[in-house]
Amino acid sequence: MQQETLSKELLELIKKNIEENKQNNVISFLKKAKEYSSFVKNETNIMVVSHLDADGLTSAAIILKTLQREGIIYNLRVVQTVDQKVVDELKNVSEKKIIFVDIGSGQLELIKQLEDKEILILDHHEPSVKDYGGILHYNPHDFDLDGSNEISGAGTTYFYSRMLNEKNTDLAYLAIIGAIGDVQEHNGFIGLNKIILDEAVQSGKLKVKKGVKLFGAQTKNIVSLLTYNQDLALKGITGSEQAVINFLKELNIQYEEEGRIKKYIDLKEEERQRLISAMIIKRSHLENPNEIIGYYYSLTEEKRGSPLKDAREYATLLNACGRMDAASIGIAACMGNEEMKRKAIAVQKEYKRAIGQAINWYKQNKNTEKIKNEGKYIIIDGRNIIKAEIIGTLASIVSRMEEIKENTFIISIADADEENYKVSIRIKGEQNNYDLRSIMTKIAEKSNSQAGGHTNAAGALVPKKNIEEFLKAIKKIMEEI
Ligand SMILES: [Mn+2]
Repeated sequence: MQQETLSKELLELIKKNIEENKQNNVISFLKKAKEYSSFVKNETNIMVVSHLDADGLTSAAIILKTLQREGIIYNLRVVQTVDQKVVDELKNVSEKKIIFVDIGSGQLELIKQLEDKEILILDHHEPSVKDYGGILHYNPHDFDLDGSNEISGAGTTYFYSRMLNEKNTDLAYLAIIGAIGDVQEHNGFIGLNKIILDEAVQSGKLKVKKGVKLFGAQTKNIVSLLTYNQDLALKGITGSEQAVINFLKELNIQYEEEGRIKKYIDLKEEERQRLISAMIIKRSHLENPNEIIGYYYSLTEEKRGSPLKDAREYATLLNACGRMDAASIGIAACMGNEEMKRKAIAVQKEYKRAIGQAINWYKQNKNTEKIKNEGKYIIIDGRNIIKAEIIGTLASIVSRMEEIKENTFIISIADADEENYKVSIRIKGEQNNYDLRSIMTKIAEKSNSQAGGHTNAAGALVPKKNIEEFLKAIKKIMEEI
């Protein structure tokens, strides 16, 4: 194999971070990017299509920044999915070339319809067909590399971009935010993501620190941070504000200043140490009480205390932008636009407000026609009331409420568009007994609906005219389980 097309530094990073038996796969993967770089050379106009979540938005930011640096004029579409409607619209755009990022590999049959276009797909989802036709397909799966844990859509886009021009290594930190958004960080990264992390650190844009992983350390007051983070599972403390305050007082932590509650980052170093040790003790009923210690990823150019400082919080903010119809604000923020950063932060605030309202609505309507508790399952009927973008999150929050019995299914309904409802399914508790995606598929089969998702969070798009059949199918399948 010819290796001289990869720089010495890059080969060293591969040696350092990739298992020996996969190193050649990685080399081929990177060379493929180089081979495809002619796609953007000598081109003036390109259409970009990206997915709506944090990984999709960071993918879009990386490719747009790359095109901008090449002097290419671009257009952007951000989509939840690629369906017939999207493909029909793309048939009519003026650009001859289209790049799909973090989406496309699962919709190859549909994309093949774009015969008049030249297509490049940069994605990490499993390809839906083996034959790509004339489509340029760049995907780790084709090199026997793991696309679900080792590299995200943003990572795939990043490698394309940095192989095109090494100057683009300054975008590596965006691929780390994307990977975190796709839940690929588990006490560090593995595989290709590790190469990206090294380049992000080398570029000076990102710092990795070991410490306590407290979501909201930069932005939340310490009392609500400790009260509402269920993952911390502090025995006798989580969920009760008063218990948190007593806990802090016992530890002699000055959590207040001039009547305002401090953030974690504003506590004194020795107070933080005391707090962490005490938290680990309060977690001793768990298998891994130490799990709150891990890595955090801090963006060097963002201000301390900003929601954009911590890569985890950044990813959450981007997800909120995607859900609030503000994808382009999130992308522009990732591209470095300061005004858009401020706007993205405002969008997230609005999103949180909408979630808060949805929770209040849930509490006020419990055990009414709108929220029926059927024992084994609860149906939250948010039609005309809760936005489709919020309903899945509401179902997830309800599925973590203490008052809900273990193994209760939470099913929620909202308007998706004129013709369809969006239905989500979640389950309370450690989810290892049921595959929610296959349950949803069974329910959907009987009412001409489309199901999708994962084992622990699934959903369906149900034609409004078929909703009665769908509700009957829920009842039937739930009784059978
Ligand atoms: Mn992704």
